[in-house]
Amino acid sequence: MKRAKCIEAIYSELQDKLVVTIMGACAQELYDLGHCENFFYLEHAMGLASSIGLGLALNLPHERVVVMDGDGSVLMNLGTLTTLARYHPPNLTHIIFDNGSLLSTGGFASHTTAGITDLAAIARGAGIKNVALVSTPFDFIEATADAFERNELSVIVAKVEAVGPDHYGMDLKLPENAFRFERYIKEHSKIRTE
Ligand SMILES: Cc1ncc(C[n+]2csc(CCOP(=O)(O)OP(=O)(O)O)c2C)c(N)n1
Repeated sequence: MKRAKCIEAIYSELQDKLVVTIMGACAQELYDLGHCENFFYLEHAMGLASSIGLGLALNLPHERVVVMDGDGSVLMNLGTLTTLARYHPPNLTHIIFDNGSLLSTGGFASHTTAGITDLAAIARGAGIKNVALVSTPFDFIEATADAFERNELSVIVAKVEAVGPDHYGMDLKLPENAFRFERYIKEHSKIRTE
């Protein structure tokens, strides 16, 4: 299963949600489908996409928040799963694309390679109740549809191939993306809560 195909499969479902991605390949694959003002690509701060998603979900309970993470990033901030479990915002879906690799910086093997570390088991052990481990496009689509519908924190660990885009580059620098994302939230939240 390829991450780009997974993102493409749920792209239309992302239009009305706040989406936070990690940097690199994942961000590029979403961006290449067409940037939307409700997308924020977190650069530099590896491991903290889920923390930003948690903050958004807790503070904007009327919004649905989707985090697109990577195994390397989650491993860098494993405590995030315990914090998610403790505060368990019902409006947050945390998708971890597990390619067993630090793909965006050269493809070094991560601890999930060859089944060493099981992130779904760690998420369950952290106290997250709704955890899905998927490795086919059908199961991915089903798991995301379920997560987007239910009113409960969901973690989806999607096993994907260690392949990414053949190019990198966005016509959107981090500060501009951040300002526009903030403006989108302000304007959109006003409409939602009116
Ligand atoms: C604290 C920190 N260390 C290292 C990096 C460099 N870096 C950027 S992306 C990345 C790999 C991310 O791996 P993963 O989350 O598995 O996503 P993938 O690239 O495989 O899609 C690394 C090591 C960084 N940005 N910040």
